[in-house]
Amino acid sequence: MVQITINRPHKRNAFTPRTVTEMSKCFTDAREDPDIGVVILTGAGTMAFCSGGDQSVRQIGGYAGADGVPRLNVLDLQQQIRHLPKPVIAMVAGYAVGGGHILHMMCDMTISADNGVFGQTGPRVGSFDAGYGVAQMIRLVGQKRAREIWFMCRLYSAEEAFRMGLVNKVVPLEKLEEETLVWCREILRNSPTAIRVLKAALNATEDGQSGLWELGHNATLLFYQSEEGNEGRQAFMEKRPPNFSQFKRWP
Ligand code: 2NE
Repeated sequence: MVQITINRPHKRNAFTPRTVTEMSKCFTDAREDPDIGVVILTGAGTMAFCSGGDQSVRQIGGYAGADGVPRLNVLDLQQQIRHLPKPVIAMVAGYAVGGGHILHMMCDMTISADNGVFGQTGPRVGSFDAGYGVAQMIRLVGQKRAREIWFMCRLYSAEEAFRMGLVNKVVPLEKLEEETLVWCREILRNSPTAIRVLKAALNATEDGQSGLWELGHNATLLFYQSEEGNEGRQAFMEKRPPNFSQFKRWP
């Protein structure tokens, strides 16, 4: 397993375009590394998981980094987490608000400390996420609650978030890391391929064509590992007709 930590505690771990780019690179590394089976996403310190986009670098059109180009690259990061073929667990202490709340919702599971605070703040600062920020929330808490959370910008305790289905487990702050590691190790005991295909399948029920794309990727990956799949390639390379008659048609 690996832990990716948003390290801007002086800003309650608000993200800039650079933060997001660095996080994306970490997720790519975690995907490529065959020894990593689970990713933990968290924030530095105990005050915040993430407080969303850094409002001090927000400009017309998005959040700007050193190149001065306004970006909304956190939206791409959300998709990367969604389609990462390994479980991502949000380990939340303190505030998970605004775009930070959406990041935790994109994770496969969320373990929260008892000091966790959850909610959307966008409409207060002239912002919203009408993509996964709405779609994923509706799936988790239902239409009425989603409207309450977005329209009123209230903040909710970890216990309230648990009752709403936003959080898998609430533990005392001092037990947060220990409990998260227990969950990771339980996942890691199971078949990596089963976990991978299940994540794709759980996504596919909600993701339309991009869900089919993810499931299809897994089907091809498995087929390429089979003798039947390899027979086609082998025959082509040996300039002979493929002999698919040797393979069963399963009921
Ligand atoms: C997170 C919260 C509730 C924490 O409150 P508190 O009282 O514990 O801390 P405080 O004093 O507000 O914050 C500590 C320092 O962090 C900075 C503050 O400005 C403060 O700086 P100093 O005064 O010490 O210099 N800080 C905190 N959050 C920040 C942020 N997001 N950007 C820049 N600086 C931040 C409270 O701080 C809060 O409500 N923060 C704002 C939450 C927010 O509105 N986030 C943006 C939502 S929009 C979004 O994320 C988004 C989107 O909707 C769509 C696309 C992309 C992004």
